[in-house]
Amino acid sequence: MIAQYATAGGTATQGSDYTNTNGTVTFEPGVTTKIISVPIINDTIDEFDETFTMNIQSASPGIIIRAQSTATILDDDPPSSASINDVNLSEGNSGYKKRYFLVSLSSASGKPITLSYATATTLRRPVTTMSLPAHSHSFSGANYEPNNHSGQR
Ligand SMILES: [Ca+2]
Ligand SMILES: [Ca+2]
Ligand SMILES: [Ca+2]
Repeated sequence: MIAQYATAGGTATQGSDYTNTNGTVTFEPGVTTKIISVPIINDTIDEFDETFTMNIQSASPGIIIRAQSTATILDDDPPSSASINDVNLSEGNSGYKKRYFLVSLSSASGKPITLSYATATTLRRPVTTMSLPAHSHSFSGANYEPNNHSGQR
């Protein structure tokens, strides 16, 4: 008996998660099992577990009782870690200007990663008595707006 088989897509991506595979298997008389191999492509990217299918397309002679197998590729990579670098921000003489922080991941991720952020006041050196400046700034979402600088743009 000869059976034809082929992989088909699921949530996994052909070419980056697994290799499309098709062919035929021949059962010699008296044989009841055969193995089909599919190359799974290794990576170091944190991903969701993903699936593809292996399908028996025809059997000759004979009938097919169960034609489809779902394969799940179980991800084994740790989540990416995020970090932000220290920066020195130059100050102008009036108004304000946007300055930028670089946020980075330890490795690219297959999952969307969301970080929330906020400014906080830190002192450069320990000081025994000090009042915080009245013109401290805050982030609101992605828009950087000074709190008390209206009319100075
Ligand atoms: Ca993968
Ligand atoms: Ca891996
Ligand atoms: Ca992975």
